[in-house]
Amino acid sequence: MPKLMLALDLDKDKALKVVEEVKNYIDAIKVGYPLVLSSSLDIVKEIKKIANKEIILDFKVADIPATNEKIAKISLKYGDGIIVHGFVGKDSVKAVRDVAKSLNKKTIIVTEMSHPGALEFIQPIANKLAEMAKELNLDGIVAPSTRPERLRELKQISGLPIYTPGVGAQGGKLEEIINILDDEDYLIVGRSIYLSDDPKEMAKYYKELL
Ligand code: NUP
Repeated sequence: MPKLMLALDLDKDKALKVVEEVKNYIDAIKVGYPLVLSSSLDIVKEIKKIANKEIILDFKVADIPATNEKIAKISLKYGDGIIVHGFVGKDSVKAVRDVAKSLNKKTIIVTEMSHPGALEFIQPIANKLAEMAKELNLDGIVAPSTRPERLRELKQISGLPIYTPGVGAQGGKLEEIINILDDEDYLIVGRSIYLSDDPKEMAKYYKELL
């Protein structure tokens, strides 16, 4: 069964409330900038106390190797893994991967993003990013639920676990991608759970469909 990852792009109080409500139906949590910048990295520890799940930091790290290394060292004291951009080049990605490996944590790379603007610059290089992920033996790739055929292709190229956002608020349909996902893959859902009138019911709904 693919795993359900809750995306939390909320302020601290709302985020903690949602985690408490849905914790029995989710397998993992993705923490993004809106949450960490409106609180601090300690939020990761607070979430873990409520729900002892895998927590991935969606920081889309995209800097020179020396700075990427520092970001990874600080962040990975907290999360179980970190999301990086690959368009900055292999050396920058390697810098994060090496820190993550030494701490037994995950490095996940963005390939094609899920929003319409991804067609402008990132889609044309996305297959190469998936190849790089394979070559660097990373722990997963982010690929779009909004474009099932691209999701399939990127999964096939990388041969790595998929972390796929886009179902729900961005218009992606779970029924169109469910057959692409394996047990090792993660479905990322944010707003359609945490903005719903009943987040617990929505999380349960996705969990049961998976
Ligand atoms: O390509 C991407 N698309 C995307 O939506 C890469 C991402 N990391 N995300 C993130 O996934 C986005 O920042 C948000 O945290 C989550 C999707 O949330 P939602 O659209 O379900 O609310």
